[in-house]
Amino acid sequence: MGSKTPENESRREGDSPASSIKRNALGGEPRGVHLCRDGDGSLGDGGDSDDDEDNQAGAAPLPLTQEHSLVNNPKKKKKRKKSKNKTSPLEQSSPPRVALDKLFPTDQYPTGEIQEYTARVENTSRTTAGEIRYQSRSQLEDDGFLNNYRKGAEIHRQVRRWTQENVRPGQGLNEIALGIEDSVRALLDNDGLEPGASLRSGLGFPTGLALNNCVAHYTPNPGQKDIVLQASDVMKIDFGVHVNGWIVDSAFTMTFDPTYDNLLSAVKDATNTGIKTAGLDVRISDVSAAIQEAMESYEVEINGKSFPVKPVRGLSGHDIKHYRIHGTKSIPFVKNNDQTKMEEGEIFAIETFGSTGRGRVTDGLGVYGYGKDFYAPKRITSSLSSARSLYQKINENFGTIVFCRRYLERLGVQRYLAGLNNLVSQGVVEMYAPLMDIEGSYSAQFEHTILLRESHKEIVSRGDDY
Ligand SMILES: [Co+2]
Repeated sequence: MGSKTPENESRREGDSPASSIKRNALGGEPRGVHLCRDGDGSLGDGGDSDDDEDNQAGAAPLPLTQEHSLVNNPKKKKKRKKSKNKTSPLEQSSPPRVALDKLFPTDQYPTGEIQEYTARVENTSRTTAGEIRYQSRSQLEDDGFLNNYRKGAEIHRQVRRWTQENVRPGQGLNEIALGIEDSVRALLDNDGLEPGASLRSGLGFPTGLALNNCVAHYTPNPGQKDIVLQASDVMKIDFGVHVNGWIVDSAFTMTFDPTYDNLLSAVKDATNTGIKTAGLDVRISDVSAAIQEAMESYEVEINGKSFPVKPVRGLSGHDIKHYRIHGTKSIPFVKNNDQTKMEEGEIFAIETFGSTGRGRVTDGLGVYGYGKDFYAPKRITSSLSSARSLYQKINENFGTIVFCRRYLERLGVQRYLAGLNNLVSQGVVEMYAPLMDIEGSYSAQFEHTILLRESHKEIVSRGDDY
């Protein structure tokens, strides 16, 4: 989810060629197969012959190993096949409905992409502030924390893969949003309907389905006329998964027309450049400058007219804190003078947005979502009883997690609009509007969540798609 840039400065996002996003997925390999390696942990070598049997079974999910041993030991074929079946892990269904902890019985989830820090500087401030840093470092190196993050990321990968394979022009945005959200909840094994359930795990924010010149922050609202996806649309899909308040924030762009390939490439490149540049003691201004340079090296031709890809001002990448999608740091997509540095133990959503329009956004009509202000009091006084009861619902179900009207309605909350407006006017709840570039323009987004760990970056949401 893009963070609105505080003042007048910009933000921007990564690129990715349409081809890699588009459906090379037709075959629909069984979900989860590549995960088995991580899932079956335990078996080392050097056991006795009994252990060897187990090893065969444990290795079964790796097709090459299996083939290989079959060729060499045809006699054992039948037996191994049997043990393979017995221990064969569940596969993810389509749509995704198999809880992730069933696919990973040991509860250890795949590690994200590891990137080494480039030119790590051991400077004085790092040494002297070592004690302070220890706090956040120990958190990011904690197994429970990492596993929460990796679980959310794996759910993101599985749900977005299904989305990439199944979303087609002609579908309504409401159906697409529900498809994503129902899948995330199923994989978390948490429908989020009981008080407190959505605080344990759930959607990280309202599913963003922003089309064309709507750059960010659109989600279907109840009672609105549904929008039907067109083959000419450029759709940014931005959804989050949180596990115990640790939010994976990752987004991609879908198109059904090669016209936009360069737009997607520009933004994917920009995001990946941002990820590469990010690191300990790296200045945010340097990350922004690298992002801008990558993005602006592309142009896209639409209907015979050439457009430069502009980094969008007014949105930013951002750090992520516990139950808080937008922390205190933001990473614009254009050059700036922010000398703030990235630090060990921080979590960043590195995202960029590129546009063929003006590269600036204004608030559109309607509402995307609402989020309780991080510093809002636990209880409020309001003369409006519906505002007080709604506030309690928000505390019970979302805390400071950003939500939308659909999320309220599925909890059975009714006639909440006056209360909601009252909370917004009191300043305890923030309202997010759709963000628009000029009519007729197209925009794309790519985003990953990265962990600045002690000795390397972990791009936790990285997949083979982007
Ligand atoms: Co974001």
